[in-house]
Amino acid sequence: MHFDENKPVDFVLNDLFEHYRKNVADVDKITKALLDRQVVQSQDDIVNDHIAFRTLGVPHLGIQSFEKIFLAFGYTKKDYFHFEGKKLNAYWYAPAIEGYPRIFVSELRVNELSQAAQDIIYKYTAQITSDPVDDLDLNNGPEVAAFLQQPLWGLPTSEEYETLLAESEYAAWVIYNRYYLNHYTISIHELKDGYNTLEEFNAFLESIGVKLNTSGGKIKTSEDGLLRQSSTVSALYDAKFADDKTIQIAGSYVEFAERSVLPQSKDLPKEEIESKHRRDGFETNNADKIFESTYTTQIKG
Ligand code: OOG
Ligand code: NI
Repeated sequence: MHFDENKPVDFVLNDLFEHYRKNVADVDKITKALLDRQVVQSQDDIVNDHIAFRTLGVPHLGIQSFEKIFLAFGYTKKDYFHFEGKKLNAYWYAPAIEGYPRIFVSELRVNELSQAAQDIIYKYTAQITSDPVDDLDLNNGPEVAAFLQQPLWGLPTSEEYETLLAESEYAAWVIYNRYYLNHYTISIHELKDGYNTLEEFNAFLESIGVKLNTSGGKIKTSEDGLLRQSSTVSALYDAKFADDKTIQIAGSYVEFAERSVLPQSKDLPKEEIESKHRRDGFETNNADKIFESTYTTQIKG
């Protein structure tokens, strides 16, 4: 992607990525190994399939508030997904311009949690009585970028965090990590031969010591067989809580997507294949397992 710092969407995507890259060691580790093997010539050669955010489904903080940022950037709201067991909703958003990442935004169905968990979440979020996004100038890239790094609510105690974690790993993740980028996604099918299938790419990742999410198998495959995804498992980070206790918690991870050419375009010569000829969108059963990239069961398993 060519980066134009005067374009709000470019500034925001770039800033999100820079913070994420500094925090998630696997990002640079993977880029460096791809450079060393001359699979790519620079980070810019890596196509970002999508980025993802997590939110709390309470007034002023859920999808309907958060999405205003990307709708203002010209993104189009697409399919709805429901994750019953995990108590989540999600939508994906298509970019206005080809080459920009899709956006995946999920939200916790807070009112389905126990009263104890709801009380903790509302203790920290009830003070927010209007959409924080409404106070932003969405044409101002640096202002939106700063907003996405800024905590909107106070830190819980370690005990509150543990209570949430026991009931919903997603709730615990959001209460601490907030709107920080949850993952970016490398488009595997755009890479050169030897690296452009998930089997090959996962073997490369494991050869450089990257740990993969195994929930539902390392490769998650859509029902039509055309969208295949894998992801790393988050590292653990020292996190300090309001009671001054430090515990190790999950942060962000990296995802890998292989989008196959649609049946109606399968006879196109290779050099004519564009992203519109490939499987678009997301898949509930794949996503359900990818969420677990920040779960204790995957991190400690
Ligand atoms: C998102 C998990 C789902 C996908 O591509 O289906 C996902 C998350 O962990 O917040 O990324
Ligand atoms: Ni994803």
